[in-house]
Amino acid sequence: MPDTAPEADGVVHGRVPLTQPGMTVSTWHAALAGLVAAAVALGTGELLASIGDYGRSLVITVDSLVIETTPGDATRAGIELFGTADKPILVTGTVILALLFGAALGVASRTHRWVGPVGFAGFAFLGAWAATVDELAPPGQSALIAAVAGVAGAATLSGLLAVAEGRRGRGTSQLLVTDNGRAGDERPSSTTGGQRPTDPVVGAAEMPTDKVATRRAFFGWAGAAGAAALATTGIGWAIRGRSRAEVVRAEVVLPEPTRFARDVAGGLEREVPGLSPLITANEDFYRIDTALLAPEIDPDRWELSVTGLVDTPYAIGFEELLGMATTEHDVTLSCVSNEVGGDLVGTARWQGVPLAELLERAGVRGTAEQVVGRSVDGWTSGFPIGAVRDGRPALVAVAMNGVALPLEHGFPARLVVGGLYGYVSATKWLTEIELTGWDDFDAYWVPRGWSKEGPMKTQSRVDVPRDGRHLRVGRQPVAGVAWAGTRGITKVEVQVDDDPWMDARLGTELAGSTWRQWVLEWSATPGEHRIRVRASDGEGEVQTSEETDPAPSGATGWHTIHVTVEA
Ligand SMILES: Nc1nc2c(c(=O)[nH]1)N[C@H]1C(S)=C(S)[C@@H](COP(=O)(O)O)O[C@H]1N2
Ligand SMILES: [Mo]
Repeated sequence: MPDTAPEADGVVHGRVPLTQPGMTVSTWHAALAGLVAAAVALGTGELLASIGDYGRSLVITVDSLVIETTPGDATRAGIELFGTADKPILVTGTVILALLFGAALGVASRTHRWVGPVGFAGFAFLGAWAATVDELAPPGQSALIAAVAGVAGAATLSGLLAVAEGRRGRGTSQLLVTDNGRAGDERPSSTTGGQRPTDPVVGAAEMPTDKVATRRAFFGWAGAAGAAALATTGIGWAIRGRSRAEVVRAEVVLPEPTRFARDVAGGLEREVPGLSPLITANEDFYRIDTALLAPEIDPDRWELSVTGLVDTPYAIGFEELLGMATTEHDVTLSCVSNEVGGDLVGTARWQGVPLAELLERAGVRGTAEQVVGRSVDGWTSGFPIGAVRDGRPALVAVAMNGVALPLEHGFPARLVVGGLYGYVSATKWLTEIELTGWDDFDAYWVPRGWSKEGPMKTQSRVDVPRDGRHLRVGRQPVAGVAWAGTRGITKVEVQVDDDPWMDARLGTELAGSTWRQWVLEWSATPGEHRIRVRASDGEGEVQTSEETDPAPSGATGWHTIHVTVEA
């Protein structure tokens, strides 16, 4: 009845069949239908991906593929442009693209019905294909999710177009119009009902009413589909939010370390507000990685294997790892992408099993030259085996500042090696340590244009005062941090304008591979001033003034700020 009545009605009253297929859908309605259909497909994917332990959002999978296949230069340009917001921006951009693609499918479907199903099949195929490349996506499950999402999208589009054409879904209001009209016809005499222009229901007023009903039905259904898309997405995220990894992480009981890091009461930050604390709090610690979402690892199913050029490869579970003797080390970690004066550097108290012990258990062969750390998502770092043997801290870390590693910092285990940039050493979500020859393997960033070895360069940064500040005349502390890999910091000097360099007072040295705080009491005089800093490392080498970019091996140059002192 709902489907046939309007046409029957139209014929009875000689109405122009405005509601026939393909006649009345405007471009905007079609675009909206396609956009909502794409949203339904995405929402369906989010909901299905949240079911079970290993599902993965198709958007994330596709974006992981984007990151993986983007040339290193472009990735770096993206990071430089957007900073740590690069990932939210990528995901948002992908969703917007998908919605626009859906809108285009909607418009094209007005004239070519097959475009919708084919387009959504393409959508689904992209998701399924990306899952074969994304190490964290289960290919079979992802293909199934993609297929269902594609069907949901295609069905939504065709349904909404049908409603927009008035073929379907106008519900009660349309039925009333129809029944009234027919009732009028069947009424015996006095009323000629339907034919009269003044009739409120049929006649001249009928076409607009019909159109309005159709339009109202369309927006109703489109709104409902949009709401369903948001709801499925929200429910999916809510389910995933209660991740097992977070729950298990909260329950981890850390062993007592057999070696403690040096106990210091605190740093110069107590004297100088605004100075970076000696130890960076976990929530303030910078985060850099190629993972769109921190991998969610259930430690009960996680294993770390030691492979490659060893006599007896083995694998070890989380419990067993925690049962080994652990040591605690303060280590400053820095990203090679850190600009002079930048904040992609931090110091934490790491607790873990010495890498040397884990390697010894496997019996490292004499031909091994490189230690490769491989993450569950396939990311790799690689550094010379000498770093495990020269006495610097080199750990498979399980804790950061007294708690199990935060998910985004590598739970359940990561590598931490003193004096090396993160990209060559600090594999998070570690699952394999492979020993190779130096030339037999290049880790993730090496073919993307970064240098194979990544010893940290000597750097110093002014934290107080901030660049561009207006200050008052008189006593003004100038303070910051300086670091030099495992070489340590022996001197920090500050220069105001072209005055002679002044020695800053150094804070406590936590360890040889951490940064050192410094402060200089400056008597600020009125006017504009340039302030710059340089550090000397434990080998007596003064930090170079030569300015180089972060690529390929770390930025150099002196951090320089400008302040105005008011009289
Ligand atoms: N699995 C994985 N580990 C990784 C990375 C990554 O992309 N994936 N990035 C590395 C880089 S470049 C840096 S600088 C450090 C940053 O560690 P953080 O995020 O804990 O500060 O992690 C390293 N470990
Ligand atoms: Mo990095």
